[in-house]
Amino acid sequence: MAKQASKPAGTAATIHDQKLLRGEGGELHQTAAGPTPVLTTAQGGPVSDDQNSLKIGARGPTVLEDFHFREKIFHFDHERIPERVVHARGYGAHGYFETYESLAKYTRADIFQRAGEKTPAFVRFSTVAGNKGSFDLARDVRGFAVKLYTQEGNWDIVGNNIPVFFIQDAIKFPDMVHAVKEEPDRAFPQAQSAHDNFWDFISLTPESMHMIMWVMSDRAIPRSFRFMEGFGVHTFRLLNAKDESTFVKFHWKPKLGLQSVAWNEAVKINGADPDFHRRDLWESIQAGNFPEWELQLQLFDQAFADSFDFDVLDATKLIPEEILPPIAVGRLVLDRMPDNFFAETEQVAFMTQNVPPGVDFSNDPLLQGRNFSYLDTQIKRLGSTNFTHIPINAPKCPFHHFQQDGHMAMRNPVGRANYQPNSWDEGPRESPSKGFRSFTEVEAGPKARLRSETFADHYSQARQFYISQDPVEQGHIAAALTFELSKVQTPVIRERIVSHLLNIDDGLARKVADGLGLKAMPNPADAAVPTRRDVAASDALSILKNGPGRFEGRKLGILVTEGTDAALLNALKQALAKAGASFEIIAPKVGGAKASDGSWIEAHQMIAGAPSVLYDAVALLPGKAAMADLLRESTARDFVADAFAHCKFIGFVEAAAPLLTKAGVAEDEAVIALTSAKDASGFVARLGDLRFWAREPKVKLG
Ligand code: HDD
Repeated sequence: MAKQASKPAGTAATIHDQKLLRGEGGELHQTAAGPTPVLTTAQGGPVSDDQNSLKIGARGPTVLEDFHFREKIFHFDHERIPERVVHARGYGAHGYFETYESLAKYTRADIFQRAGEKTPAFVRFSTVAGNKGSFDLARDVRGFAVKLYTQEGNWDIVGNNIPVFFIQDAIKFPDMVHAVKEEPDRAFPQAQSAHDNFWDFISLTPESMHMIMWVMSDRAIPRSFRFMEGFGVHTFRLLNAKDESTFVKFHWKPKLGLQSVAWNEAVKINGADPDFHRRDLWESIQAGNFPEWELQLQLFDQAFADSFDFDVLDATKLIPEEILPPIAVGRLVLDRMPDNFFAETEQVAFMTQNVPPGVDFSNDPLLQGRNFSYLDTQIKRLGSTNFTHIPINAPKCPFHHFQQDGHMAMRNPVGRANYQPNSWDEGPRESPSKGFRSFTEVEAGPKARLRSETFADHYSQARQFYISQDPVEQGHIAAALTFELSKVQTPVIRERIVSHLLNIDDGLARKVADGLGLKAMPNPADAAVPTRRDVAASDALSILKNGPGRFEGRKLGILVTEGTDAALLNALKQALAKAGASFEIIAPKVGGAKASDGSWIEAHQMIAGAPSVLYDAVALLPGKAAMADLLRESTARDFVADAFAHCKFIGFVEAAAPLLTKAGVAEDEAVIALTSAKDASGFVARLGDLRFWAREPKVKLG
């Protein structure tokens, strides 16, 4: 029964339903899946013919009287709602948050009181700049928005995969977003920052320099949502039962570790599979491999905050984890895809101001502005003040208030009293003990448009990020800056950016200037506060220094043909299963191929449909007799050449040697011969390194 009910109404009467077309239909139609219900209008009226509009004669005009036609077209015409002004492209999943231990010492938030308590959650990941139909692997910040349906109302941690932001004050947000989006006269480029307007704004906004280091790093091209961190960015407060305050920063740490792709790879993934990230989340959840993150908190008090030479209210700064190690307080598991993308992922409304009692805001001027913007934007997108009546946005705890009416009100109060106090003893009342109380901070100062002096150092943490990276990662930052600025047509903007880079790291500035072919080095940009050249490196900021050392959750692309060694293939599959990794079989024809022992190998993809950029590593297992044909396929050559260029591990059988030669593959320790089934587990163990970056200088990834 449940199966029938979840079927979209319109699928019941298909064009193949000859009975219905002849008008002989009974109440229920038999299909292979069982009886299906009668198609109706939105008013519930049964429909006799959904294939032809009502006409005067077979070749005559359609009549206005055709209410079914009018209702159908009317509804279709209004299917779209405005996409989000930023973070339009996103993908969400349901799950839960599990609390490790009571945090009552720090907060009275109910979600943190009991060890082992599970709270339902919905998470939406997103890119920022591109529209809803853009591609997944843009160089961009990723949104990481978490809605926790707590017993004290919804708590939204609306974060990103980068712990800092471009600007310090929310009043600059429209400028920043206008600059990064497509330019208004020409309406391009889509979903990319490599254009004049963006870099012009950045070059005139030195506070963005720290964020720029992150966005030009591989953090901005993640391998998948499952392999990225999330950050609440701002400093928040926790308040305990005595209303004592502790500052807090929120971090989500992926259980599978961090991983990104190479830029050249990202560009190709966008062509091969623009839905690469959403497909990855869908496939892993459907396969029962539920992605998981640990919630870690950096907790500190006012005295600790005062000890820094930056301001914890400044969202362009972070607190290095070496100085303040985060503590793990719970885990977030995503285990269910939405039933309907529009109803849930598109209509979910995240709002920074959704906090439970025991969590409070700081005076971060970016956060203060966000607390206005997120409520406001939901009216535009969802069309009514009653957007909390949409199931994905409704609290899952009891709630009672006197808000009423408005467009599309779905939950309407009963009874006489729609106000309080009232004499009828009806309706809810406030609870000073249970309700939300703000931290009673004493505020004073002139009413003026000011920026604190403590926000003035724009370069020291940018330098800290850069010097904390592995040399490979530093190379990628320089290459990304060079690429992006090469798309900027106005030379003075390129020079201005290099002048900022001189305040971050001389070597980086030189590399970029050289890559751009600048004729002369500009002077360093004027800095309100000189860079702290002695700032300490923080290894926690590097992806490569914190590699997972295992292939779990990753995917091997296995190229097969007629005559593939069945024993080796099976051994590889077993080793991958043991490592918690997956694979796809790629064959010349999607129908599959006959293995060496006569068994049939089912394929997932044909070679042209599955370039190696879609896999974390590849294994080449062709049979000898099939090589002549394979060597003629340019897509087979690209498969191997790209895997090599992207510093991936390549396993190969002897028969594949001519293909390696044709693809220009040079021997190195990550090009691994597979002589028999016994080599499979050793090969899979090596894949835990994820990439062989030592190859990079040879392939000049750029
Ligand atoms: Fe924002 C959406 C994250 C600054 C105004 N933002 C949005 C989403 C994320 C973030 C993840 C998508 C939520 C979803 O999936 O529906 N935004 C951030 C972070 C910021 C930030 C981490 C800085 C620390 N945002 C920011 C500022 C403003 C906004 C300063 C405005 C003053 N953001 C919005 C918005 C959006 C939004 C216009 C668009 C759609 C929505 O809210 O629901 O209100």
